[in-house]
Amino acid sequence: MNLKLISFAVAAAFAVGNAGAQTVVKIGHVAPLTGSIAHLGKDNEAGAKLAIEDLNAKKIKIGGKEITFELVSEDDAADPKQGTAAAQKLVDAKVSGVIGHLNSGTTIPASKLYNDAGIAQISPSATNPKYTTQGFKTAFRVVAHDGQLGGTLGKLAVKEVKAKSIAIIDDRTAYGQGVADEFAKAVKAAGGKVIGREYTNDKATDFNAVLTKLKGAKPDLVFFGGMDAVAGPMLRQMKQLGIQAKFMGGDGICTAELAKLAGDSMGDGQVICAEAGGVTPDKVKDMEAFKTRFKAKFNADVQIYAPYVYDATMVMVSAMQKANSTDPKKYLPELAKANYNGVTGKIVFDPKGDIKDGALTLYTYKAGARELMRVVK
Ligand code: ABU
Repeated sequence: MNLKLISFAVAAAFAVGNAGAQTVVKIGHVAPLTGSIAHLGKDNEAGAKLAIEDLNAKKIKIGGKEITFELVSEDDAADPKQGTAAAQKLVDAKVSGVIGHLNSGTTIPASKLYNDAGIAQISPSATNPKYTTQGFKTAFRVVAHDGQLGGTLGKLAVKEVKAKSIAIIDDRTAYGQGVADEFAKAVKAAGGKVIGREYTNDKATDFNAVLTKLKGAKPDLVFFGGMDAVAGPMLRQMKQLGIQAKFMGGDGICTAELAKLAGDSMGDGQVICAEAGGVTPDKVKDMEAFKTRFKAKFNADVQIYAPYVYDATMVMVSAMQKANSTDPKKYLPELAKANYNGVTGKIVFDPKGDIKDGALTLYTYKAGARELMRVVK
């Protein structure tokens, strides 16, 4: 063997030895990375990437071994079937935990697979209450749910916006239908009137028929249960039809992207929406620092849930550290009793796996930018 070959063999052996001294722990992440809400899936994925990078920089030791965390990122295209296929891939890859999915319609069916496999799952954004009411000890959520979102917005529409005739449209997804139902309940409870309810789907681009039908009933507020990719074109068509109603929606529309998707059809203060989380004044600085760092790294603004993905990853690993094990069987009890102070605030779970004391952030849009109204509990 010549000198060059010997040096190569020694270098290779060293590299293998180094890798062998470390333990690789896989963490799964699932969100729609393709399709109409890929911008939201990529936002979530970027939050996970940042967390994994920060964790690896800390050179964490668990069970006496230095851990290298590896992100296994899957695309579910916001489709329930692709969601379960992605979940099965992660189960087969023996991930130690999963952060995801983004949508309720994928998170709920996937949660059964993770539960059957005993793998911890934390959704950073799925808000349908059913996710945590299935009795799965593996399911956690770091944001508020649709009961809180729809409930708060319904009351706000009647009591504060003083809407007299309210129309509701939903996209028939687990999220859209769920949040619209909760909104309708709250409107009625606050003494308001729902004058029409129409339906679309999460891939629709033409809303002329439903909007024309609602226009006749003269709504002064339209609530949409669905995502920003549908809400944007809907707002454009409302303007074309001369519907000058306020427009309300849950976290699915409450993104930085909505302003671009709606273009100049969105009047100042016309849209009111709620993010299913919110930071208290003591955390505002941390959140701003996170957003600045995020922008510098990814050359993109946080859409909505990247900080919640970051915290979900951190709280999962913190539970592993407390249990001194990356085996979900061992760290799940620690995750259930987490008390973690993250970028988004304190994360403590209730017995179902929902965040305790979850906040909401109300936003409107002015001059094409999202503007904070207030944080509510
Ligand atoms: N929470 C809004 C987007 C995700 C979902 O629940 O479907």
